[in-house]
Amino acid sequence: MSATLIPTDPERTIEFEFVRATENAALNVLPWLGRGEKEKADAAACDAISGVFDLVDIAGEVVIGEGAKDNAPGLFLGDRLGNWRAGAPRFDIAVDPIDGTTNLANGLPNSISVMAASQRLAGDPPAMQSLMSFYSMKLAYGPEVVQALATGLPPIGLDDPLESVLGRVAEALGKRVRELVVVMLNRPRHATFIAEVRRIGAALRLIGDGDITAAVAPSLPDSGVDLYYGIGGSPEGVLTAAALKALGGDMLLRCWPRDDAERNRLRSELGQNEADRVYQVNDLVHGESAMFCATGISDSSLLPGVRLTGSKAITHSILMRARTRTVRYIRAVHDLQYKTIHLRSLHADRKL
Ligand code: FBP
Repeated sequence: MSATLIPTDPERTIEFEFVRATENAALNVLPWLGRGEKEKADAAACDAISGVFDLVDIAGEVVIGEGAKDNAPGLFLGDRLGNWRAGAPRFDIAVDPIDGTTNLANGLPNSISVMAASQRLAGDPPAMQSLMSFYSMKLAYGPEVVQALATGLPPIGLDDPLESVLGRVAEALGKRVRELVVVMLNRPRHATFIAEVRRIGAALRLIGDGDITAAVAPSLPDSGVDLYYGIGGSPEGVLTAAALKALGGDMLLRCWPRDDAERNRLRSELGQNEADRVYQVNDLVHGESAMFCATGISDSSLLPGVRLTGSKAITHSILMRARTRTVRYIRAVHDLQYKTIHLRSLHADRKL
């Protein structure tokens, strides 16, 4: 009897390597929690993520990276992850080794290590949209709003007055506007938005840093958050899109140039229409292959942070795939007597 070769979907097994990578990043940055050393923490996270992938049979390219912002160490565009063996499956990768680096450096809640990936078949265009701006204007909502928009709720626009946006979201959720919870980064650039949400009467939750967890929250059942609104990092927007694709939520996103020089550069390189384009989840993460994975470093609305209990460290991760919409919460107990992590800097394993 001849064996039948069952075609395999490499995402199904490789997704767990992404969990290992963000877990190891979360564990490797622990010595930097509350130490005021953002760059050292970032470097430790990057070292652990790259080190895990040095042992993984993929050809991964960082297409959405971080690090340029503060000249911090980072995983940059074009960096390679995986062993790049001939024939290894090709993945486009988005990574933020720590979202909420300032929180972590200050020992505060809301820091996660986060990655997303899409398989890219030979000849396919990039699987994720690379945005040329540092910041983007973002508005993210959950599956109930997506459903209501698909069944007749008038569209929500990024330039619509906040009163109208909140009215539509409230209608979709069957709530009164004053029952809505809106999350926003606490930044001077949001002064008008902040005043407007307060005037309208919705509840406002201002956060210090880390807008991936904030923008994913409206798509999670029982998060207590109905809408994410405001200007935050562009790479974080693409990472958020990968999560929303698996959760059935959506977002509106448009590049938000910081000054005239950035605006002119965007317009001359992309043309005015493209520079002003409003993207939604499927424009940011193309195709069906999208995975999103995050591990909590310090507590957030998405995940508890790392817990140390004697000789054990406990990590909490979320792993999801757009193709199947399976959302896994993975609680891992790491025995520190035995736990080693492979670091790129050492080309070897090191005990934690
Ligand atoms: P990092 O921790 O990756 O530096 O980002 C933190 C963050 O709060 C993001 O979540 C957010 O998108 C961005 O910074 C906002 O930028 P800024 O702090 O410049 O307003």
